[in-house]
Amino acid sequence: MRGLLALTALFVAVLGKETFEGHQVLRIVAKDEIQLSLIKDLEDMSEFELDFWRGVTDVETPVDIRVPFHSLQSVKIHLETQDIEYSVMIEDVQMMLDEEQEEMESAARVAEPRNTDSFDYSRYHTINEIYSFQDMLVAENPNMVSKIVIGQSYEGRPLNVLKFSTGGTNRPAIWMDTGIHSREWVTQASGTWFAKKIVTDYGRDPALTAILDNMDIFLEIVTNPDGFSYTHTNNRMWRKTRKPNRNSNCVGVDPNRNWDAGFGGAGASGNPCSETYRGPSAHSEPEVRSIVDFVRSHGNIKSFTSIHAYSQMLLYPYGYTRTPVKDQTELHNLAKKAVSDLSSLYGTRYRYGSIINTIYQASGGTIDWTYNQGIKYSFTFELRDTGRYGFILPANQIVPTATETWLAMMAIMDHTFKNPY
Ligand code: BHK
Ligand code: ZN
Repeated sequence: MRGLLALTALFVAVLGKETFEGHQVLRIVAKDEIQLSLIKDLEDMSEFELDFWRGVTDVETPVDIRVPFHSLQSVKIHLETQDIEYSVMIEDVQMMLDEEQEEMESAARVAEPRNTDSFDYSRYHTINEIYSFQDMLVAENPNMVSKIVIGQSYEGRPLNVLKFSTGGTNRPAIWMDTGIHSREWVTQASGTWFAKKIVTDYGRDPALTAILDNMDIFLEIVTNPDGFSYTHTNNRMWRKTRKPNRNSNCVGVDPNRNWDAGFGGAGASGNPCSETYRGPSAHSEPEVRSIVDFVRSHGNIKSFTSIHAYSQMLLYPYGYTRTPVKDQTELHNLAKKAVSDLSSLYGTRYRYGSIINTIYQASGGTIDWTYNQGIKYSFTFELRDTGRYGFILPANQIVPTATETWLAMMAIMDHTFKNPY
């Protein structure tokens, strides 16, 4: 680990952080199915080095693509030639990243927090800051919070899970994870806020208190630590894990295509250079395998929520098949209630439905696997926003995002508690 850190530091010193100067995020809207398939074709034009921030759904839903400076002209001409309309969502990605970085550094100049009350929830934090937050929370709440290490990442970082429990043995449990895609920074930030919210509300909020008197909550905040560290040191836009791939110079697997649920099917890639690379085999990534082993050995998890960003959606299985889950009606009604509670705070609008009907077909996804393991209340969130800032959501939206999302989480947890199975 030491040597690796030194090597990474050397790499950054010599090669520098990836910059996104002149990169733009284009928003593309298809007029019809023909245009939609032309936009889909862009996914395979590797010479453009496009980064699909928001993939192809349907004619009503915009597609957001980060276009590197070197291919901007060609891509714009390509679109104009085919009469496909687009607008510039982000004029210069690097300018937004510079602002984000400046805000982070101005926060870091004030003293390190000594406890979780003085922790700044309205800023983005590094992996070490989040790790030390977790340790402070455990130290402050020894009777409720403990830290479980469920495994190690490829680069040897601990896979920490916070356990919130008021007693009992192997109580029915609720799982939440954030940051499985490392660049979705508002999710790890929200996870940190959730952790503090749980210890604050226990004994105060009757609903949360009843839940925690009967169930345990497990929260993995930094679910893809190697990727998260890499977003801070080398490339803010890193999504995948950081394990090298055999016979390829491209690194990493999409940890949301690596699960054993329709693994290898449509809606994932077999190309190691793709952002949706499924990996060499199901559960090949230690970050995924560790959750699989934990879920299996626990055996009493009743709700599993995996949190992503962005596009403001609450989704339930399936993503790999059009066959509806047998609990479709119940999950749909619960999603509706959760989204309505979420909206009640600031009016933030969420779409909801099954993955395949609401975003696109995706195989090997987290919650398809958990649902098939018998965890009925399996959900995925896509947090704020709808694309104005995308993955570079300003830090002043962290607390509002976490606060509204918590209302939806409470709806899911409350329903799970009241509907034992
Ligand atoms: C969510 C859950 C299951 C399958 C796909 C998705 C959408 C998600 C993805 O993996 O393609 C989009 C994304 O990362 C942004 O959070
Ligand atoms: Zn994601």
